[in-house]
Amino acid sequence: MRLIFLGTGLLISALAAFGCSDSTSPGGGTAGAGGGGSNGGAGAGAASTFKSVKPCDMESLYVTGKTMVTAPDTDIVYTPSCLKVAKGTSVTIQASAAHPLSGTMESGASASNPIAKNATTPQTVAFPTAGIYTFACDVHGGLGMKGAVWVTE
Ligand SMILES: [Cu+2]
Repeated sequence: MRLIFLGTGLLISALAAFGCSDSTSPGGGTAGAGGGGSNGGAGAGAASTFKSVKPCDMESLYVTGKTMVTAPDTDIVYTPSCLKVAKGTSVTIQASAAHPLSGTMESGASASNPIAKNATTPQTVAFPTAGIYTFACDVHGGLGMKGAVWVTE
């Protein structure tokens, strides 16, 4: 019984309250630390031409405001797999022995992909030039473990 922990003064009122149906549980709980929301950058709405590039073939698939593309080793998906960042942003992409990473050249993707080939450690890649850069897991790319970074001006 939690009453044990209450002071004697409170005990009386607590006992009084105890008579009533104990439906009033203190709601709320942890005041969820508002998740950072829109961390600046990106915005600018500049004319950053979108191209349909697999697997991120719709503009709405891209997530902005984040700088990491990761996947736990137990997964075969990059989360997020479609990332939109401003030029100059560095993005860390998961890679491991289980998920070797390679920059790829999907149809429509930009040339000069700065993402390494056959990397087995997480890659932090700077994107100095606007464009859409694609990548895939060497092992699971055929199963859809692919992604793209859309770098805007
Ligand atoms: Cu993989």
